This record gives sequence, C-alpha cells and structure tokens, in this order.
Amino acid sequence: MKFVDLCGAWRGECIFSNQERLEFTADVPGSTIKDLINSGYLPSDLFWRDNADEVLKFEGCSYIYKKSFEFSGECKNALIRFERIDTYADVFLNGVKIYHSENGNIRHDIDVSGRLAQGNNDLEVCLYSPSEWVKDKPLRRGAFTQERMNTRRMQCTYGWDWVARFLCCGIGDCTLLIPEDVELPDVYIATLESDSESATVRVDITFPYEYEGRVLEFLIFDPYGDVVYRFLKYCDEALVRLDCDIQAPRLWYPLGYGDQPIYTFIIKDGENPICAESFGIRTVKIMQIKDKPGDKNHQLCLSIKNKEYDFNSEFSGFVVKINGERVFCKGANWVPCLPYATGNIDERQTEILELCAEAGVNMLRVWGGGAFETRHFYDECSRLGIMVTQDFLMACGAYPEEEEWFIEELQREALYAARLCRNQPCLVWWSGDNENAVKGSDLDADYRGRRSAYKGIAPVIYREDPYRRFLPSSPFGGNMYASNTVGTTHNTQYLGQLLEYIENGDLSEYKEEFKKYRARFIAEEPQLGAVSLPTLRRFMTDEDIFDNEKMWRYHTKSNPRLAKELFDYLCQMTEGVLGRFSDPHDKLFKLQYMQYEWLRVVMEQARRERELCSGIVFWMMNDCWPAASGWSLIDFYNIPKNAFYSFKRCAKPIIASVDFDGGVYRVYAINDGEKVEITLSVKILSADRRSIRECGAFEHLIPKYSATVVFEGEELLKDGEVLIADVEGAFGRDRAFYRHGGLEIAPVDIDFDIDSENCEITLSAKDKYVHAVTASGNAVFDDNCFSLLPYEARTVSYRPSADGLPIDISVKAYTLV
Ligand code: BMA
Repeated sequence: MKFVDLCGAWRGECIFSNQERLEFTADVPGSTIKDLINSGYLPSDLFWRDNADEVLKFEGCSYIYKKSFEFSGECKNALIRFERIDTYADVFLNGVKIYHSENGNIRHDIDVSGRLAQGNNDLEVCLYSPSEWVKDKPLRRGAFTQERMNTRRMQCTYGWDWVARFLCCGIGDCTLLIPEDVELPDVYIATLESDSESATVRVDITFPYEYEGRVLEFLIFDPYGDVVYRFLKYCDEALVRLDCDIQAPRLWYPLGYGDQPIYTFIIKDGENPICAESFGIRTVKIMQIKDKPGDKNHQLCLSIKNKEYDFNSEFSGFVVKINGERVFCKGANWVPCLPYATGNIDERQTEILELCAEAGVNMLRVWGGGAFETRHFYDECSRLGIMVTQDFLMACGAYPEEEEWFIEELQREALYAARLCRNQPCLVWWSGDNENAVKGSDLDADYRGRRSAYKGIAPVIYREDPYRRFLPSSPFGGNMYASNTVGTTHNTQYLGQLLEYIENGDLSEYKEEFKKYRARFIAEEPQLGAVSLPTLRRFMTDEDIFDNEKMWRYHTKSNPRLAKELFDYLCQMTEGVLGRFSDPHDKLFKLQYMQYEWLRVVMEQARRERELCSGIVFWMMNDCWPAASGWSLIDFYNIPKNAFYSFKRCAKPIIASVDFDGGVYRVYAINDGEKVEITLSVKILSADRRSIRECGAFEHLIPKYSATVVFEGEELLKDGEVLIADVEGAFGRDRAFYRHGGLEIAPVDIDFDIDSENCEITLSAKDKYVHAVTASGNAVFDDNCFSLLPYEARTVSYRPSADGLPIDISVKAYTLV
C-alpha cells in the first residue's frame, strides 16, 4: 500500500452570498472556523465572553479548498480518502468533478483509478453552507433547532441547551491510497465464548479486491507479544472465516473488575504483513429478566412507575454481564470535545479519558447529537477499561425517515460505524438514536425513530456486527421506551417534573424527591453546577462573574421551551437546598457545591439499590466549549468540577451510604468488588458542629457485589444533629453522612498549608466541623470537597493541569448551619 499524505497547507477561499471573497491559508485536517481564526477573520479568543456570535456571520458562506500534489506510477484501484467532509461538497480532480458528498458523519473513499495525471495534480473541494443547502426544506419538529434534522452532520453544532451555535464546513484527514495486490481486508473479530480455560474467537475476513489464490498466514499475539494462534490456509474466497481457540485467555474487563489485555490479529502474505487489528477477549450479555410478581423489585416498581411515561405492568432489570460477571455501570455521557468537527483531537481525548478512568468511570455513552469519535477514542476506551455504548447520530427530533435518501445515508453511517468500532472490546451496545423514540414501544407499528432504526441501521448492524446488541433508541425498553421500570431510562426526560418541583416543591425534601427517579438502568442522569473561579476567568471578566449574570447565561444556555432558564432553576434549587446566597462569592461556591451534593444523593441511591438498578450514567461527562454552569463533570479546560470529585468518591469500589426511611436510619456498606472486611464507625455530630458522639464501631465481612446494611437504628438524631459513617479497611476509607431536611451551609475558618514542592495540600479543621472544603485552581486534586471532623486534618496531592497555567490554588471551607 502506498500513501500520499494530502494534509497540511491548502489554499482556502471563503465566499459570501454577495460574492465578497476572503482568501486564506487553510490547514487540513480542520474546519473553516479554525482557518478563519488562524487567518484573523474570526477572533483568536473565540470563547471569550460572547465572541462566539461572530461565527454566525459566516453561516451563509461557501468555501473552496485547493491542493496540488505530485504523482507518478500506476494508479489501479487508487482512492482519495477523506476521513471527513463537512458536509455538502463537490470534489474536483484536475478540473473534473469526481464526487459529491452530503454526509458529514462518515469517511469518504473516492475512486480515482485512471484519473490521476503523471506529475502535477490539482485537487479542489467546494464546500457549501449547510444552512443554505437545506433552506427550502420544511422545518422539522425537534428540540433546540429545526433545520438540523435535514442534514447529516453533528447535530449539536446547531446549538443545544449547553452550547452556542457553531455552524461551519471543513475537511478531515486526506490521503491518496494506492493498494498493491492483496490489500485492505476488513476484519471482524468477536469472542464467541470464553471461560478461564479457553476462548473461541471468530474472525471473518473480507477481501475487497480479487486476488490470486495463495496460502496466507493468520496469527494472534497476546499482550506480551507471544504467538497464541497460528494457522496457514489457502485462500481465494472473498470471505474467509476462522474460529480460533485460544488457551488460557486473558480476558478483558471493565475498569475495576480486572485488566484490559489487548490482543493483536495479523495476516501475513509470506513475510509481508497485510493487516493488523487489535481486539480484546470478552463476552457481553445484557440480561433482562422479568421480576416475579410480589418480589421486592416488582413491588418497588409499582411504586416508582413514572406517571407520565410508564405504562408497564411487567417489569425487568437491565443487567450488564462481562465474562459472566455482573458489572455495576458507572459513568457519564460523552459529547464531542470541541463544538465543531476540526483537526486532530487525540491528545485532548486522551486527557479527558484518563481523567474519567481516574474517577472510576467504567462506562461512557457516546451521545447521538455528537459524532462517531475517532479510532483513537475507542482504542483509548479499550485500553482504559471504559465500556462504550454508541448512539447513532440523531437526537431529540423528527427526522425525515420516510424519505429514501435519509435511510440510505443511515445505512452508509451504520456501515462506517460498524467497521470503525466493532472490534473494540470497549463497545458493549449500539443505540439507534438519542430520545427520538421516547414515546415508542415494541408494540407500536410506527413511532418516531422506528423506521430509521429498523429499516436504516439494524439490517446493516445485524450483518456487520452480529454479536453485539442493537437497541433501537436510548432510552429503550417497555411501554414507553422512556419508562423507568423496564430497560434503560433517561432521567433528563423527566426534567420537566424535576423543574416543576424546584419551582413549587419543598426543597428541603430533596433527598426524598430524588427517590421518585429510581430506574433499572439510568443512561442519562441530570445534574448541573458551576465551574471554578480560575476556569470562569478564562472566558469572562470579574465583573461578569460577580456583578451580573449576562455572561453566566450566555455560557450556560437553556432550552427555549422552559419557563425559565436552566441557570435560574439551578440558582433556585441551590438556594433552596444549601441556603440563601449571602454575596457573589458565596453564590459561586454554592453553585459549584450543589452539583457535588446532587450527584452524591442520586449515585449513592443507585448503588444502594444495586438489585433494582444496574447502572447510572450521568448527563454529562465533558464540555465542548466553556460552559459556566452546565451539566458536565469536567470543564472545557479539563479541570474537574466539584461533581467530578463527587463521582470519584461515589464510584469507589467500597463506599458507605446512609438512608433514612420509615423512621429507620440504615448505614450501608456497598461493595463492587470481591468480599471485603470493613470497620464501620458511626458517629453523631452535635448541632453546634463542635463535638462528636461515638455510636459504636462494627466489624463486618461484606459479600462480593453487594449493598449490605451494617447498622440500623431509630431515633438517633436530635434536632440539627448529623449522622456520620466512616468505613475503613485495607481498601482505604470512605465517609457518608445523613442530615434531615436541607443542607444549609455557611463559611467556616480552616488552616491549610500548600507544599508546592511535593504538590500536596494539608487541610486542617479548627474546633468546628467542616462539611465541605474545596481547593480550586488550575490543578487536578486527588480528592476534593470532602468533610473534616473538628480538629481533623487531611493531606491530598495535586498535579498541575496539562496546559501549564499557574496553579493558583485557593481554599474555601463551609460548615453545616
Ligand atoms: C438529554 C440529552 C440532551 C440534552 C439533555 C439536557 O435529553 O439527550 O439532548 O442536552 O438531556 O436537557
């Protein structure tokens, strides 16, 4: 195979509708936004305050991108490969039109056999404005914007309830490929079965070109580079199937359940390797077993059925088993890590994914309003043990699925996506879309998204990736798909009900309120909160931060259908739960801490009820632009928000949790690992927050994969007192607490000492209990936002953020009122 790299400098031209033209040097792979920034036509600090509005001026523009290259030799089977063309484009080679594209979600291979000139060749790509191209098409029903459903490109670039609008055009990596003989087979690798003794791995190899029959060598290398399978076979068929038995396989497990060994499959033609593909050995099972009437889960489901969306009379769990082991899925939704498709994002992805792994994320759902991510992304998830569920690229809308062109584009996308990720051990299931089918059910002849899923995508996935589950939509299962007692659930779907509670309910009852949103598998769990002060200062002034809310709102965004903005609801909830804002600094602290507490309550609840619920995946992991007070756990600059630390705490294999129900306090030890010995000490913090009363220490053996009540009591707390539960063992420690009613907090004095040489910070409580001490700065802390008993001290380590900005640490501490 010969490659000619066509990336790098191209000549670009931007053409306005009045024919005014701007010329610039373009950088491929990239986007028109990146090129307009580099050439000074868009502000270099595009995310500063409301600079992003400048992008709107270029929405109607089209572009011409040109590149000349030299070629000599044979060009049989040659192709020009664009990893992305965003989106409406004509491609010309030496003045002749060779291709037209209308899909920004896939790779484009353009056959140029016999079309290349010896010597100089001119390649030209004309890119047309995505909004102009569809302007005569009828607007479609959907959230946020209505033109986007007519266009196969990243849906969140049209603006969403967490990002501004960033419409543009662009070209991804571009290469000229000249195959030589037996080349480029497509390989599909799937584990048929595995146990500790052996595994059977099926490999289907499809050769795209005809070739003369010959003996090929097929090899599998284990993670140490040793050959564990070798087979020689005469091949002249287009499809070759191998069932490879591997002795004593090292199985791939999600993070927290085992290792992530990666094997390599290689085909050799003599000494010449013609293909290499990495894979993992593991089985995935999704178990949806019906609850027996009268069982605990059945009874519970009868009481938690959502009144608006759940019409099920039979209920079932949604349990993920990897290699036969039940896995409790803990994670968040992944959105594109930049607001528009552009150049190489490998490093940025790795940085965020490593943070995810550090927090104990074992599942990411790649959300349908975003993208099929790069190969690098899925490789990294496989390496880190992060299971992936991949949506097809539609979200919250009525797509033109009655039109044939649309179904054909979806089929192309399904083929592309299947070939991109089907060998990744991280990928556990596909979903047809995001939330198009919330009101659908398996009994319906027609619902929004049904045709896309079953006429477009499913037939391709059943053929290309037959060993992986395809769910028609997310959420999925039951009547309706949005229901919470069958299949997966998006609690974001019930946001209206939650906001109604924020508006009219008693916010001191928030812990009880969240009990309404229990479900069998939560594929989207909402929560919101502010980023840190150093992060805010990267995109707004201090006046914006402290004296007015305009930029907060601009950088938080909302759903125009809501009565108020998301920012208003967050403020209202925060004041209702944590107490009135006394000044802008207090407000900032509380808007950050609210997200910690919100996530804590719902995640502890899901883990306590692991028999009912098998996973919780938050909305959302990352941000694609600097959101001020949005849904993410990690901010745009890859600085963890408070909620990240809450997740990290709640995702630990062993945690404590306290629940109060029917007059009984129950202290749980929750274990996602092997059986473990723990010591639990139960304490009561006085109402003046200065003294601790011990209730006892208890030793327990906590069974594997369990949520075990280790202490129970009634009438433990007098007015204002707080229950504190510490679990300790060889695994480390965890602390949980229970306070009746709201969680009013107020600043408290604390001592702290920063040892910058060793990157450690020691935080020491004085004579008063500290409920939350937070260190903020351009840094990632080992732990953050934790509590300290009177006179208790803790040392945590930190590391500077990867961008090398001054660390700038500040510390704030709050006690419970
Ligand atoms: C879910 C998501 C997104 C949205 C989020 C918050 O429905 O799928 O579309 O951003 O809720 O409203």
